[in-house]
Amino acid sequence: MSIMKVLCLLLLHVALVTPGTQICKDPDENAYSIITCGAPGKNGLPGLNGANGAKGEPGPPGLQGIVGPPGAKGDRGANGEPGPQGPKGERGDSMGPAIESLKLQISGMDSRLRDLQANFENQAKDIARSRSKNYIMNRLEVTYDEAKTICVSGGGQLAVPRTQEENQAIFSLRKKVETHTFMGINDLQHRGDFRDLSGQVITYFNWRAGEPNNLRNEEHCVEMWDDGGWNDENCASKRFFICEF
Ligand code: MAN
Ligand code: CA
Repeated sequence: MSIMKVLCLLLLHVALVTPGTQICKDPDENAYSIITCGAPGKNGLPGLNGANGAKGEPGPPGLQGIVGPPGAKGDRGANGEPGPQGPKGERGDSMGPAIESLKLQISGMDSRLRDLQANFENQAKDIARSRSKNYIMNRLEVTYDEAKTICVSGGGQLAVPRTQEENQAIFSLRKKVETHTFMGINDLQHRGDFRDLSGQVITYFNWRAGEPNNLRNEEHCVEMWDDGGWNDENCASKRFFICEF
């Protein structure tokens, strides 16, 4: 037995016999220590506050807030910069005024053509027939003489109703329009003697009540009114008219 071991055993003995002493094993160094066991001490004073701890992890996101009403419309933005210059225009045309004048003429012809077309379409509807004649109403407002000429130039003459049946055929056209219509009867040759265009005195009449009255002593041409009755009228008045063929 070495001296060191002897010494240790000696110390151990002393420790075991000394009251208040314990043998304690140091687990790391596999060695033994001797401590003195005294009576339990009294509670000490509270310790000083410790230093601040490390910063915590961020918390979970908060609850979403309620969506509010839309905000007011923003102000209008400032004007943009002017755009780049456009390409150069084509060379001017010295025919410009002539072309403008032609355009005007064409537009005038266009409107005249539309009138004629409308007239033609109306014309196609303004045809009537009696047993022996065809009648066409013309919706141009003209004097008695002009009406007479137009009918003749069309190969007919201003219509002369010789019977009630013929008067009815003419009336079927007259009642389509608002204007009184001239017929081929007048007393220009002998006042009071109403004749046809060949100068023959007529034998069928359909005068309205009180007619012919030769108002202001200037009514010598006959027109049909909206009841199919006749009236003597100033030959210079402008009226629609009916031709017979
Ligand atoms: C009235 C009557 C007719 C006459 C016309 C002239 O209607 O006197 O007899 O022809 O006026 O507008
Ligand atoms: Ca009259």
